[in-house]
Parts: sequence; C-alpha cells; structure tokens
Amino acid sequence: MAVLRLILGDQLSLGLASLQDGDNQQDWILMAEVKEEATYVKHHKKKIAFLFSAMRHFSHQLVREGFQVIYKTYDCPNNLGSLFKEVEAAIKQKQLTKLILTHPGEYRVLQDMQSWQKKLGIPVEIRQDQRFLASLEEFAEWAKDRKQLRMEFFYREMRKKWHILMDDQKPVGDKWNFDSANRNALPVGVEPPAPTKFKPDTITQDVIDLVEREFADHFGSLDNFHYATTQEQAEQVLQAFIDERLVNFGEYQDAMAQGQPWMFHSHIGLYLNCGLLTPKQVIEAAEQAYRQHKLPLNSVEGFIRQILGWREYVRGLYWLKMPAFKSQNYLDARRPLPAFFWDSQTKMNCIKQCVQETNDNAYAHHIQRLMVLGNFALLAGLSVEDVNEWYLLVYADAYEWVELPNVSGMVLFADGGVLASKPYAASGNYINKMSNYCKSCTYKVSVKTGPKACPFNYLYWDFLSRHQDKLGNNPRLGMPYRTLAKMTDEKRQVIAHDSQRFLTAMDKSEEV
Ligand code: FAD
Ligand code: DLZ
Ligand code: SF4
Repeated sequence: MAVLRLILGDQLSLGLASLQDGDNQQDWILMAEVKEEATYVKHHKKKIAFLFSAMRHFSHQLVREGFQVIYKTYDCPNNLGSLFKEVEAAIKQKQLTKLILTHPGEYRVLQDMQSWQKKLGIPVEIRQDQRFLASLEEFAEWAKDRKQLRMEFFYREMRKKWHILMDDQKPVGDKWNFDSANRNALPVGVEPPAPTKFKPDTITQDVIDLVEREFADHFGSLDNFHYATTQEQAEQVLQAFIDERLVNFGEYQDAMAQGQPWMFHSHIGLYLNCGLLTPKQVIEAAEQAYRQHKLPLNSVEGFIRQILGWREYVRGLYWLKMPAFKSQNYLDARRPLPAFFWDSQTKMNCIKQCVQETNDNAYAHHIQRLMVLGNFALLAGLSVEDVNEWYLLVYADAYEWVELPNVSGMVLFADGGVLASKPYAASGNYINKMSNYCKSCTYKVSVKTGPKACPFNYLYWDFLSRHQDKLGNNPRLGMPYRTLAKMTDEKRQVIAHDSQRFLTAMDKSEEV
C-alpha cells in the first residue's frame, strides 16, 4: 500500500507520528504553501516568511533523510490553494491508496480533515500528536469531575509523571512554585543580552521577496528578519538562552523596559510551536542546566512551568472546550478594536511601544501581551472576536490551540473563569511598577482622573463597576470591590465620565 503523508507548516519534526514506519521507496510526503492557510487570518508578514522558510528547509532535510517529497511553493503555477486540493491531486498523480496525517493544532483544520476519507474514497488515518507531553485523553481524564481546572494542579501531575525537578517524590527545593521571587522590575544598569540572530540564507531571502509581493497588505514589517529557520539554528537559540539568559529569566520574567523587546525571555515559542524544537528537549536542557551549573531554582522552575505547565495545559483546555470556547463572551465585550492596535498611533506610551515591537518582530513577551495589550482590551471591553483575531495573526508563535485559551481565558475572562480565577485587570500602577514606560508618556500615571490621568486608572475602576454583577462576589477581588464601595458617588461619576469620554474619542478614531 503506497501512502501519502501530509506534513503541515507546524509539524516540522522528524519524530512526527505521521513520518514513522513508512516505506521510503513507495510513500510520498506532501508539504504545501497554500493560500487557505496563509490568509484565513492575515498573518504578520514575518510569521509567513518564517514558516515558509522553515517548511522549505525541513523539506530539504526530509529529502536528505531519504523521503520522497512533493513540495508546492506558494507561487508555483499549479498551486491549488488549499490543503485538501493538494492532497487530492497528489493521491491521483502518484496513485496512492492511503493518507496518513498527524492531529492538527486547530479545530477548524481537524473538522476539515475528518471529512476527507469520504471525499477521497481511501482510508485516512489521523495519528496523535506525540510531541506534546500530555495526550488529549490524559488531559480530559485529569479534568473529569474537577470543579476547577487550575493549571497549578495539572502542572504538579506533569512534574510527577515526567519526573522533572523532583527529588524522589518531592519537588526540588520543597516547593512546587517559586513565583514569589519572580516579580522584579529591570534595575537601571542591567542590560539583557542581544538575541541570537541569523542572516537570511537564499531560501529565506526568496521567501521574504515572495511575502513582500504576495502579502503586501498584511500587518507587520519584514525588515531585519533574523529568526532561525532550521532545527539546528533553533537549537542554537535554545543553547544561547540556557547559557546567557536563563539565570535571570525568573527574576525579570514580569519586567518590561522601553527599547528592550527581548528581555531575559527565551524566544523559542515559534520554534516549539512549529516543531523545530520539542518541549521535552527544552525542559531537559533547562533541568540539566540547573543540576550541572546550579542555575537559580526560581528561574529554572519558572521556565519549566511555562512549558510543562502552561503550554500543555492550554492545549488540553482548548481541545476539551472547543468548539464552544470560541464563542464564549462572559463579559459581553463587543467594542471594535481601535486603529492603534495596527498603527500604534496612541498617546499611551506602553501600548505604543508594545504594538510597535509587535509590528517589527512578530513578537512581544508575555507581560506585554498580558498586562499592557491584554489588560487594555479587557478594561476597554474590546470585542472577543476582534481581539482573538488580532493575537492570532500578529505573533509568529500563534496557532489557535495556544492563542485562544490565552486570549479568551487568561486575558478577556470570556470563559467566565475556567482558566483564571480572576481577570488580570490592573491600573496604571502595575505597568509603572514593572516598566519605565510611564516616564515617557503623555499621560500621568499618578493622576487618577481628568484629561491628564493615565487611562488605565479610571478604566480599571469603571471595569470593576460595570461588571459588579458578574465579578463582585469573586473572593479574589474582595479588596478592590471594598475600595470601590468606599468611593463617594461623586468620584464614581467622575470615573464613569472619564471612561466614557476616553472610549467615545477612541471609537471616533481620535488620537487618545
Ligand atoms: P518565554 O517567556 O521564554 O517562555 C518559554 C515558553 O513557555 C514559551 O516559548 C512558550 O512555549 C511557553 N509559554 C509561556 N507562557 C505560556 C502560556 N501562557 N501559554 C502557553 N505557553 C506558554 N504563546 C504562544 O506560544 N502562542 C500564542 O499565540 C500565544 N498567545 C498569547 C496571547 C496572550 C494574550 C498571552 C497573555 C500569552 C500568549 N502566549 C502565547 C504565551 C506567551 O506570551 C508566549 O508563549 C511567549 O511570550 C513566547 O515568547 P518566549 O518564547 O520568549 O517565551
Ligand atoms: C500558519 C500557516 C501558514 C501561514 N501557512 C501554511 C501553509 O501554507 N501550509 C501549511 O501546511 N501550514 C501553514 N500554516 C500552519 C497551519 O495554519 C497550521 O498547520 C494549522 O493552523 C493547524 O495548526
Ligand atoms: Fe501606560 Fe498609563 Fe503609564 Fe502611560 S501612564 S505608559 S498609559 S500605564
């Protein structure tokens, strides 16, 4: 039986399930750059360039490994534009009698694939994606009968299962979580190392030219493309992180600084999510650095938790809750996304910096995504649909399985508190504590109301006030609601008035 094996753009791993037990003499691998995937949202130009280049490099690696590969470039004259049409054509052309797939990362793609067997009239096998450390069945089993699906408890199970940072049955350092040591701002004089950069080779340069031509109206800059596009290069990025940045990862994990987009983060999300790195390899490298080089436990544990905990947890939650997850809107947030999420034209310096860096790099680190951009989206009641679409297209590491739980669950509280025990809402004070953005802002973070006040300040109280019926009884919001209750009616009116003034101006596309 001669088999077709389809490899998607985010399945660039030699260990992929659908690449195993093949017959290299008769089977064919299919990889295709298709309009359907590149435009179902208008991905950042750098994201498309990165992925097409990584796909092309991976196809060459497959050929070197002895596979027979059909590779359809985006601009080849007979490109059919969709994965299904390419599959159908390859089966016909090579007279193949079975299709093997690996479970895709997005619900819409799985739904499509589930219709292929009938349409093609040959057996279609969808294999589990074994690159993750928890299977979907395992996650569903863990979630079954639990009232609350908190990441922290799932993470502990994963630590025990994989025996990561464990001394026999106990967590190393006698604690599961060292986050209390991980909340420092970046002190003056501490300079994060430059990120690992690669000069585009001819494959990448061809792709950059193609993206410039074919996706000119997509968001984002193609300038200074420096991402890794092969497994070997991605491993160099990982190694440089372990050697140079991991030591400070924990301490400055929540810090932000103007002109410092990369901080002490690892910048490997895009490689993990397309398969150039595996989570197991990354976690093992971090644990080894802890054991051999005595790196600080708060950094190593904090980093491992992001991958063994958060990454696996959001994937499990996504597949457990789809398709309903996508249409949830607990706080009824419907305000259209303001233009400054695209063009960064706002007087709010924190937002300006984060949007500009997103435009330049298809990257922003976690706290920028959560506590600046996400916090604003939450406080302003921006449309759940618009905000999800924005996050899905602007970041090079974004695929719906990881983007949606972070945006709808963590940022917008659209799931009503399944992922987070309370909304991550904060006033300007938090941003001022964790960054130096406020120093260069038109608004004054210390001023609470009036035209000069930081908009996060009044929007924060207005948000709590607007949603008192849904959030007022949340035990984790007891303190702010007690403060709100003590405010005079007059003060509450000023807050409501300032918020209305700001949001109306924003809706009218005035510069705010
Ligand atoms: P580091 O800070 O160095 O962390 C290491 C790794 O841990 C990351 O590469 C990632 O694989 C994992 N990780 C960390 N936090 C999370 C998390 N909350 N969920 C899942 N994995 C995590 N991550 C994505 O991979 N794709 C997305 O589309 C995405 N969208 C996000 C949207 C919002 C609103 C928020 C708040 C977070 C989002 N994240 C997303 C999580 C996180 O911000 C990114 O993984 C991280 O910024 C990537 O940069 P890094 O590789 O330098 O990460
Ligand atoms: C993100 C993306 C893009 C931009 N282009 C392609 C493509 O042309 N061909 C392909 O196979 N995959 C692409 N991808 C990744 C897919 O969108 C991804 O595999 C699905 O969203 C499932 O996670
Ligand atoms: Fe952002 Fe407010 Fe600080 Fe300006 S003052 S940078 S709007 S938090």
